[in-house]
Amino acid sequence: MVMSISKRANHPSIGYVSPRSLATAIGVSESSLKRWADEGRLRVERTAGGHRRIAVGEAVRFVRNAGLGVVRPELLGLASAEGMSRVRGDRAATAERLLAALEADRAAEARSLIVSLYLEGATPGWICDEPIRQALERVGELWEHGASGIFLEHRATETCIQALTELRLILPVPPMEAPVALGGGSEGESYVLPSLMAATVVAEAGFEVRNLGADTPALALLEAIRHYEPQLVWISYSVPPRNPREAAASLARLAEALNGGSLVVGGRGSGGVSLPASPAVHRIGTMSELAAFARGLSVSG
Ligand code: B12
Repeated sequence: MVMSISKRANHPSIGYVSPRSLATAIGVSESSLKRWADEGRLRVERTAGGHRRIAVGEAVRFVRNAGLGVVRPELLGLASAEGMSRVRGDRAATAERLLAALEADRAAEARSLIVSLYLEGATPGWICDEPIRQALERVGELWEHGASGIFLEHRATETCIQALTELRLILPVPPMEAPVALGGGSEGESYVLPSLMAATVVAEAGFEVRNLGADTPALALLEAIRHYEPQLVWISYSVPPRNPREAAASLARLAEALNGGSLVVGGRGSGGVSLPASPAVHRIGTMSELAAFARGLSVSG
């Protein structure tokens, strides 16, 4: 299947690879690759100059679906091969391994571990709910150890942000008519990862995503809803709201502005939020559940 390359200026992506690079990266012949393209299993596009190119997101989708390994990930612009092969078949131990990499300041290894899990077929929801959440929970236990614990928390968070950003770059590009989703962390809290995780899993579920990040004022969220008319909005509460009554009122305003879309509330502190009685508002616990919910909306939308 050959299409012409469309410009998706807003979409994060690390670009395109040639059929030869992809064939080498996954250790197959160029003729096998061409056959898969002819059978419609791999979408090949053409540059203005007529050269065949494959979007990295499409190459990654194909590798995941076909259960193929990546032997030369650097040819796809991905993290180094070192650490990639070591994940295979050993998912249960990944939180431990991620924790060890985060503790020892081996950021490249941590990023590579997370990207490898995805290439091998793990869902972004699972990656967030299991290895990353578990490793950070352990990092959090170091709080009692004083300043060094805080230093480690900041550094580990930064490494996980890098890893998730890398992951987002290799997700399939959503179609032009994809529904929009947006969201952020609740006002007054500094936690960056929950909203970034939500953005990642919702993007993988087929949405065009805008992550407004940590500490998003309710009024800014309202403005963004008016601007983008999203079908899905998430809010993460890592900390319970200081004023639950005010939080419930602002959620009701957001739900009303959504005009048919859904508002999802989650996070460690979300139990302290009383949700307005609106069919548009949902409480969801994990990133895997959010992904399933988002997929349901993007399919029916
Ligand atoms: C990193 C970190 C920080 C960093 C944050 C850096 C940053 N910019 O993001 C810094 C150093 C700033 C920080 C500060 C504080 N922290 Co802190 N922090 C952590 C740590 C280690 C990781 C947090 C994290 O990002 N986890 C990864 C996220 C994604 O996991 P999660 O929150 O569990 O989210 C999962 C689900 O809840 C769900 N989810 C989350 N959001 C959403 C949203 C939707 C829509 C859905 C569907 C699902 C969903 O999916 C996620 C994946 O499974 C935790 C330890 C831990 N147990 O998590 C402590 C921890 C949360 N911190 C803690 C504390 C005490 C604090 C401070 C109060 C310390 C202080 N005295 O100043 C401050 C408060 C900050 C504030 N009020 O905003 C305690 C909280 C204890 C409690 N029960 O309240 C913890 C648990 C550490 C501990 N063991 O004591 N922290």
